[in-house]
Amino acid sequence: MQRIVWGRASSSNVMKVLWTLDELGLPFERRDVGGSFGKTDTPEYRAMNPTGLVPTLQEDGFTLWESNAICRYLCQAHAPDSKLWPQEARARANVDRWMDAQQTVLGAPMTAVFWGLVRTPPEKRDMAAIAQGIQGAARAYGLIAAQLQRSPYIAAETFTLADVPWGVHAHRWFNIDFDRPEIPGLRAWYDRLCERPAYRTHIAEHPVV
Ligand SMILES: N[C@@H](CCC(=O)N[C@@H](CS)C(=O)NCC(=O)O)C(=O)O
Repeated sequence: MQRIVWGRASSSNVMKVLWTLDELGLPFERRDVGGSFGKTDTPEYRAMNPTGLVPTLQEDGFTLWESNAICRYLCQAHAPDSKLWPQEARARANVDRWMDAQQTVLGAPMTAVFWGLVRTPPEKRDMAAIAQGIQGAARAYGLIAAQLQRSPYIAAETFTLADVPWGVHAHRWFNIDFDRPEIPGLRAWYDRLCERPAYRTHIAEHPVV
């Protein structure tokens, strides 16, 4: 089977997919598109992914976009017995809920922090928006900190897909230079993720750019 991930390796949403692929031991090719690579505006790319965003997954004749949907598809299609995305309905819904919450609860404030402090030159930064982003992100991480008091990973005793979206952003949280509010348990969980080779390869060993 030919499996291609379209998307630059510096994208948080691409990282989720690369990390999941490696956790599942699935081989793939990655093609640089998006950001400074461009090429997401072409009719060919839009035919695969009408949003013009990254990532997009192609497997033989099948195409899928939306990072969380791709991660779930990979588990269901290629590793249905994996603990990453449990089969049991309630356990699965719990994982799904935390994956979605990264996008709906953490997404906006973390974007304000990352874009404000990493992708905007100092003289153009909106420090009030960044401070608000830090507060919002800290509140969101507080939700998973409460989970992490009960179990070593967000949704279970073991690592699951719930850890993937949050884990990608935790690397940014701990590696952008700012005055970080202390969130109990978060650092220990991030350190546990750093023990995973796939996390190191696709996330932890990448400079935050
Ligand atoms: N909800 C989408 C969001 C995708 C998204 O916003 N991707 C960003 C990168 S993280 C993007 O394509 N930005 C434009 C670009 O890189 O050209 C997903 O989870 O896949």
